[in-house]
Amino acid sequence: MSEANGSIGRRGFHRGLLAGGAVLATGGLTSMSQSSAAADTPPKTAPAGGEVKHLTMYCEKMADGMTGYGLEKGKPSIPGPLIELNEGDTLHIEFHNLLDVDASLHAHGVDYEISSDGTRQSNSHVEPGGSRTYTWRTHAPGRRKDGTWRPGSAGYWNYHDHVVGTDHGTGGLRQGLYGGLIVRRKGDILPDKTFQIVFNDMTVNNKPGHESPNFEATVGDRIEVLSITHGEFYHTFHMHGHRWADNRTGLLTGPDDPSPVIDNKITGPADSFGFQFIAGEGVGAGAWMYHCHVQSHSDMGMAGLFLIAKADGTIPGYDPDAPHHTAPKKSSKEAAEEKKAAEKKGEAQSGKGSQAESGGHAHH
Ligand SMILES: [Cu+2]
Repeated sequence: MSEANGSIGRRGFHRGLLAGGAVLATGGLTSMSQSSAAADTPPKTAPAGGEVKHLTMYCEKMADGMTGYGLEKGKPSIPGPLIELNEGDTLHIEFHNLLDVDASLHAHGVDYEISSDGTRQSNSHVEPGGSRTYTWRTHAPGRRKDGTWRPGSAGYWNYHDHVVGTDHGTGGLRQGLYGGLIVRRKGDILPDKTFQIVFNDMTVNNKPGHESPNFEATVGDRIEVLSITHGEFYHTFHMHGHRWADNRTGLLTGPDDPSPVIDNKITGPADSFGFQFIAGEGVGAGAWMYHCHVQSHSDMGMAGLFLIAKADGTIPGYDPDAPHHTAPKKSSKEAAEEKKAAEKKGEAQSGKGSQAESGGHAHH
């Protein structure tokens, strides 16, 4: 997923910065997670923040009528690029609106002045063909002068358009103008791979029902999920075979950490949360499902797979050519018509073909 997201991970930032001050579109995190986490090596942790980072973002139409954010012209994605910061970092985003309507960038969780709010009411949106620099700042937690505690910026957040369609960006959100934002605290455990999973209305990452993205990993990988919800409905995020802690990091800090351990979480519009798990820990490789657990929603196709492979690349029980989602029951007439249509198009019925590829693993 990270590749299709155009995720700019830690290395993405480095590469970009080394390459001349601006973060380049990396085309993904291919290099980021070659190795499965060896169980006996301690994971890497987030450094202290304090850097000033620069990023160029575009928003533009996509072929299928959707709209996406991207780090490069002509390469929008849904979700948009994953943005990662460390508490104390400042990010300047040079935002270019390639749409024929006003658009913007509005962030949750970070510090910004009203001129970076991304709303029409503050005149911080961008006209068609225009550009604007949005500045997001972050801070570590600390005590205020009055003795009260000020929380830090660390968290699993999100950004989105706030002006396309309506003054709340309802049209932009529907068409895919959203992405994930992770702010880490010094010492936070870093994952091997991060996947963005956005429940947007009745879609996952704006893929229609029964075409939800799949995500690939190898047993032992430290996987991070950033779950975001947008749209009109509440959902529940559920994962098969794996659990996480219901707290800021999604991880327990030790035996006395009182955070509940869960495998299902209710989530509503604009909510975002994240967690980490070790792929296949205690359960092994497999096509492990994630889905919205609102029953009618899962039946309508809000379900996908974590394709967790053994070290040799095999996934027990998984047949990539078999439909892996529970298709809704169809009348025989509907089914016959569909079959006809599929034959006409010269392709097999839905579910065949490469679900895994549609899962956002663009193999470059
Ligand atoms: Cu749902």
